[in-house]
Amino acid sequence: MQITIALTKGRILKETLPLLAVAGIEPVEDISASRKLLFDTNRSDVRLLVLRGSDVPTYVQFGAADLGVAGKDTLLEHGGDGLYEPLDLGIAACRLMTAGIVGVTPKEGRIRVATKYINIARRFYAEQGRQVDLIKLYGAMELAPIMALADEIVDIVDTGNTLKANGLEARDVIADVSSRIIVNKAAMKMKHQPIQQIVEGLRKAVG
Ligand code: PRT
Ligand code: MG
Repeated sequence: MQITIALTKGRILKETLPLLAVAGIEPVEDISASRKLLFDTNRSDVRLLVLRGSDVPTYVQFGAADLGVAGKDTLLEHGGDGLYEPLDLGIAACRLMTAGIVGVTPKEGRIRVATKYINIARRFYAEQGRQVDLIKLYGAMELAPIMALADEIVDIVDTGNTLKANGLEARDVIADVSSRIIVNKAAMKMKHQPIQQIVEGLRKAVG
């Protein structure tokens, strides 16, 4: 039975490969040095897929990949339909936060919020009972308040250096984020043994 695992280039890949190696799965070539998107491993029944982060839950939801590694931020934004989330790998840790210009008190009433996390932002501000107009961006969220595109942003914060460098301050924590193993619900039944074996191998690797 063929098992396909979806990963993303960047920090998740860097932190996941050592865990996969401990679990006995190693790509046969250097993923970060290649332009390929599909990789064989030392195990003939396991292959790795390298996707855009926000596409990992979608591939796993529809069974195009059996397993995936995705940040909790992308899972919250996706909604988690068709997915199990059996394991927190504890890697690529950060927080989802609101942020705005240093020293500027958020104004009363309707505000504009720029983010790539539209669904998360909609839920968060609704729970707070705050009226917002959401503006979808694909990157460089930090620019939006400075350029008066938005009053606040919703973005990932790790050290806080990016906010600081752009004259912004973190305000509310929306969620603590780390990368999770996700599994397609149908695959979990149909390919239970090999999937369970990989998940348990990773659980031991995480320690
Ligand atoms: O394509 P896209 O950029 O959307 O994602 P990607 O596939 O390039 O993945 P990558 O590697 O950028 O990030 C993947 C995942 O890593 C995210 O979904 C988070 O779950 C997690 N993660 C952990 C982070 C960070 N830390 C992080 N610091 N993702 C992004 N950042 C960025 C953030 O967007 C901001 O610009 O780093 C900046 C903030 O860092 P500090 O240290 O300056 O606060
Ligand atoms: Mg990125």
